[in-house]
Amino acid sequence: MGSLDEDRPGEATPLPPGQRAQTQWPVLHYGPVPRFKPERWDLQVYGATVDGAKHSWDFGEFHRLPTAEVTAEMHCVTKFSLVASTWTGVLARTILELAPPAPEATHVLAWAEYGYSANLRIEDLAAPTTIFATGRGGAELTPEHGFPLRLVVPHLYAWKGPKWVRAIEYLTEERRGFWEERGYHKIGDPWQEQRYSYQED
Ligand SMILES: Nc1nc2c(c(=O)[nH]1)N[C@H]1C(S)=C(S)[C@@H](COP(=O)(O)O)O[C@H]1N2
Ligand SMILES: [Mo]
Repeated sequence: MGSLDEDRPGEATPLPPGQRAQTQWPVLHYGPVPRFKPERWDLQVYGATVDGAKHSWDFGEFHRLPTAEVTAEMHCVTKFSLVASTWTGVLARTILELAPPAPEATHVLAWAEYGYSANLRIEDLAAPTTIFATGRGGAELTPEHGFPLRLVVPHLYAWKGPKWVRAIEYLTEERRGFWEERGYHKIGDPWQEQRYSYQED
């Protein structure tokens, strides 16, 4: 099994154990799709920042940040993997550089509209393919897929990437996010099939 890799036609991209490839993009989330209010929107970084201050970018400011592109699969814990996604947006690394965490920060909560959250290790946010995405496949995200902004963490299960992301909270102690509090794994590495919290050491 595997998917066709756009850059290497004919070569199969291996998928994590238990996943099957899917080319259609389903809409999957808990709760309603939030309505975008441009004048009230910002992306915030707070908690254990190095300077102790809260940082934020309004919609215009965010769209002036340097952009990048990441091509990756998206692995849902319900066992489908969306193949060959090219995400455009701002690398999470860029945000980490502009609003650095304090040395004692070890984890983050990524917060979305309506209180959805996911916990990550700082190194997951700093990974070279973690991206605050505004588009996929050359098109702007639709509201149901996370417009205006979603976090994509390709090396972890997809619940780790909140659609409608609004904030990063730096933590000096790990705290569990929405699904992590409901029985899902605190790390969520699909290559190790870290699906459920009972698998944690
Ligand atoms: N805010 C928010 N983001 C979320 C979710 C959610 O319930 N709320 N679900 C996650 C899960 S489990 C998956 S598989 C992907 C699905 O993204 P899609 O609807 O664009 O396919 O969004 C993730 N991001
Ligand atoms: Mo998912």
